[in-house]
Formats: sequence, structure tokens, C-alpha cells
Amino acid sequence: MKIYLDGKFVDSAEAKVSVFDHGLLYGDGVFEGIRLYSGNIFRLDEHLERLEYSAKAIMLQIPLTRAELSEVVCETCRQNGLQDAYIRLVVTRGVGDLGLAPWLCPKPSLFVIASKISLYPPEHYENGLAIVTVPTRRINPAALPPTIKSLNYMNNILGKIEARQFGALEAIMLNDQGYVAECTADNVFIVHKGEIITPSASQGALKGITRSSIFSIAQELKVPIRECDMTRYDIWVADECFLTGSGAEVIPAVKLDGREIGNGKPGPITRSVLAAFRRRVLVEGTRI
Ligand code: PXG
Repeated sequence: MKIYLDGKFVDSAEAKVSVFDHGLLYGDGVFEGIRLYSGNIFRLDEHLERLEYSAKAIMLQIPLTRAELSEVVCETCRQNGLQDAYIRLVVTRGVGDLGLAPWLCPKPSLFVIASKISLYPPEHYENGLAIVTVPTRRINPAALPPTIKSLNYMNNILGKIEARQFGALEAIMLNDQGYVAECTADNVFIVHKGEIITPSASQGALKGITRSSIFSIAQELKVPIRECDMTRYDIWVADECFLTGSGAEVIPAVKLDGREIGNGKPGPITRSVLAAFRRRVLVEGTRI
């Protein structure tokens, strides 16, 4: 496997960063998780824009322009002969001393890994996921805006660990006011009386690239869609529920905390959204 690391393509065994890199020492950096589908990088430009916003928010200078980054991501896929892949694009604060100070890190580090992804097992797309609500709350946007896709994922990891303790693959995370924010690595949607509803980013959700494509899919399907505050009650009484993410794509959730959502089976709107999504991933974005 060839990894792009700071201007060069190197073998994975040589793709190493320093123990003094602040990405490692403090989670000081930003990243994107992107998908390549049959030679098409799904919504690459939107991912690069979000990366730029994340970097701007933490006052990190990305060493490449948008066009250069785009080419590096495409070339990493080509170098590895991939047509379908999961792409991880990471910008770290770079090497500094043992203090926090980011201004003492003169050179950010940038690397791109393109590899295979392990998806949720296919039967879950057919039968739906049983998810739980975890005790760990989504971090308050005033402490660390969840809209920044930073390398500091400990809040989500605690949620993920708890999900597993309860035997679930994914979990609802509430914000500190008790409203539904999102899942540990996915956004959440419900369908109620023919309408698609999702929490707004201000409730503590990442502005997911998949999430934003659901808004245009809803238009295509002529299903009304809106952002709204959401409690667990809204999920209890919803007709359908689904989760979205670059890894998960669109996956039905059919149980929450042991309660059936709707009739306990993936619903018709979820199925049409998933089908529309699978068409779009082949055409929306950048061909390598
Ligand atoms: N919320 C969080 C906290 C995420 O990390 C999403 C929502 C969905 O956003 P996108 O832009 O992907 O639609 C994410 C993204 C994985 C994996 O391997 C997870 C993500 C992305 C890619 C792979 O579980 N999370």
C-alpha cells in the first residue's frame, strides 16, 4: 500500500509520524473520511471544504490548495489501483515540543490513506440495526464544536465503547440538554407522518456530507425534510429511523433501547432514500 505523506508516496511500513506530533500528543489536527465508489470520489469537494473549515476553526494552515489536495487524494487512489475504497485524509499540527502551544509547531503534517473499509454487515441494511442511547453526552459546542472534525474523538469513542457494552453497533448520543445530537459516527434521521426530520448541527451534530446529500435526495423523492430539535420520545413514536455516514451510508435503525421503532422493520422511505443514495454515489463527486 502506498501512502501520501508530506509530499511523497511511501510504502505503508515507511509511513510514520513523530511521537512529538501534536496530532498524537493532543489530538490537535483535523481529518476527513471519504469514499471512492467505482472510481468516483463521492462529494470530494464538499469533504475538502469541510476540512478547510475544520482547519480554519482551529487556526491550522493546510499546506496544500483545494486543487492540490484534490489531486493528491485522486493520485493516492490511482497509486493503489483502487476503484472502491475508504480514504482517510489527515492534517496534523505537526511536530512541536511537549507543551500545548500550536504556534511552536512550524510545519503541519498531511497524509492520505486509501484502503478497504469494513462496512456494517449487509444483513443490517436488510433488517436494520438495534441501537441504544448511551450515557455519555455529546460534547457541548461551546466546549468543542462537534462541527469541527478534529482528531480528538474521545467523546465519540466513549460512546462507542458504551454502545458495545450494551451489545449495539451504533448509539444515539444526547447533548447536555437531553436532545438527540447524533450517533457516535453517524447522523440520525427519523421519518414521521411522511416527513424526514434530523437534529440541527447546533444540537451537537457534525454537518455530515451524507446528511447533506439526504436533503437533496428528499427533494428528488418529493419527501418534505427539515431540521428540528429531537428527543428520544420522537424516535419512540417515529415511523422510521435511519443513520447516515460515509462509512455507514444509509442504514435503517429498527430498535432503540429495546423498543421497536415503527413496526420494527426498515420502512419504505428509508429504503427509497438508500436506493437513491446508492445511485448518487456513482455520479456525484470527482472521478479519479
Ligand atoms: N457524525 C460523526 C461524529 C462522524 O464522525 C458523521 C456524523 C457522518 O458524516 P459524513 O460526512 O461521513 O456523512 C461522522 C463521520 C467509520 C466512519 O469508519 C465514520 C465516519 C466517516 C467515515 C467512516 O465508522 N464518520
